[in-house]
Amino acid sequence: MFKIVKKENTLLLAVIMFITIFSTSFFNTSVASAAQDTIVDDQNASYYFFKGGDARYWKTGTCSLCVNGSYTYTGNTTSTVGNYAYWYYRGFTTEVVDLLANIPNAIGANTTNATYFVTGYGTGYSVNQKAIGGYTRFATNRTINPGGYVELRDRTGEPSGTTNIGFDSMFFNGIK
Ligand SMILES: [Ca+2]
Ligand SMILES: [Ca+2]
Repeated sequence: MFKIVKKENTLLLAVIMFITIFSTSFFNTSVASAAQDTIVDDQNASYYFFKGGDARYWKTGTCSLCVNGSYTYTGNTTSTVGNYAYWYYRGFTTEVVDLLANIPNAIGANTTNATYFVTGYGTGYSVNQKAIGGYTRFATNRTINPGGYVELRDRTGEPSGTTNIGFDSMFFNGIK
């Protein structure tokens, strides 16, 4: 009788350990926890990187500094937004972060006025993509909520059709 009980306990313990290990690894890979750094690339599924506007004007290029080897770009407009894209924050908690955009070292990222907006309208952050290759920190100490995003539009103020706006990865850098 004692032996049977012991076997059952061992089996129960094994099952509990399996569930614990499985659930821990499952949640670790699927949830961006508090203050965890999160990178969203243009090659991520549309759930995290969303492209809007006329699909004909979206192009793909390659560059040595690009995350996953490639990036997305579109031609600029002077005053009317034609194309735009969102990088969605993947965390489930409100965080204060620094925001860094990876700027492709390529012809598709040569506008001098790429303006990044954080979750809706407000003051944008202008980045000279022509002068930069690699990650650039364009905003610090920004509060970002679950469902929040960074948006970049093709309206640059430059003469229409003279420059390109590059879209690669967005780094939500936890700074707690
Ligand atoms: Ca990329
Ligand atoms: Ca465009």
